[in-house]
Amino acid sequence: MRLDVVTIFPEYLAALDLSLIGKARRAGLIDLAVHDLRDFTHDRHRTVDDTPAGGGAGMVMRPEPWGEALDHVLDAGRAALGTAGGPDVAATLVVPSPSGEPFTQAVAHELAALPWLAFACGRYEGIDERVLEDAAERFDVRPVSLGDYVLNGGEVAVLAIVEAVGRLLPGVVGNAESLREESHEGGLLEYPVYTKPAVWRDRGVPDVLLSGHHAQVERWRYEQRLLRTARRRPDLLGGLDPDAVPPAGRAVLAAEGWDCLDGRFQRRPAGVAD
Ligand code: JD8
Repeated sequence: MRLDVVTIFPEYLAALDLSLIGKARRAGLIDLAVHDLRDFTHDRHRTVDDTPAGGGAGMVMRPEPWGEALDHVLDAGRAALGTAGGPDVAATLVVPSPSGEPFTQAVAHELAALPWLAFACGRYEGIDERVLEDAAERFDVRPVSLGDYVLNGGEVAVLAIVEAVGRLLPGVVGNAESLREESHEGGLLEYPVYTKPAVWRDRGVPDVLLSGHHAQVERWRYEQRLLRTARRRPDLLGGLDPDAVPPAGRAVLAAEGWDCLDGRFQRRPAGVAD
């Protein structure tokens, strides 16, 4: 997969030299290029911002450097993709923004299926809107948000998105099996994990995990995922397919106040006995 990132803080992306993504880059599974937006300015002060049209606090990122930078990314990406990058390979431009569509595991899978992702890291109050309108003529532009809180720029979001997408690429995570049981895969949170010693600070490991009974271990882990999801992310239960939940699992959810009504799990109204 080819990745191009445009930012005024290239050093922010140094974290992508580390760990699994760093290893995947050295193995040639990910081809990441980071571009400094200031390299596309022409004034002595390498100016990337200006005052907001209509007034107001803060500064807005100027369109000219962005236009030139994204033109360069298209050329660089196509050159890197070589023949595969023929005229019809569209690059997706991911634009982190608090007003973007929520970034989820489903979006991560969508992006992981693409050959080429470009990222536009905004700062200040944001990027002049015309940049995205212009980019839409040659990119599939995807404004995405990491979550309902405010960051100072897009770089942190790009770190998270590149990691979430990169680890889904074939060969990046050693044992792909482990991807299957993770939170947000299959709509449930992951189960609690333990390792040695069997007792730590007078705290033990659940007996079933030391029993060697693999079927019982699997059942316990599944029920823990249901329990944790009901307690921490009840909003996810509405999306769970009841037919995929065996009776023992339904009993766990019923004990937490969730019944299957009209084909989906719903919280039992207060005062109604289970
Ligand atoms: C990109 C500039 C800062 C945002 C004025 C603070 C994502 N989940 C998220 N929260 N915040 C961002 C994000 C914030 C950004 C930029 C992403 C570019 N800022 C701005 C508007 C209010 N300042 C984000 N993904």
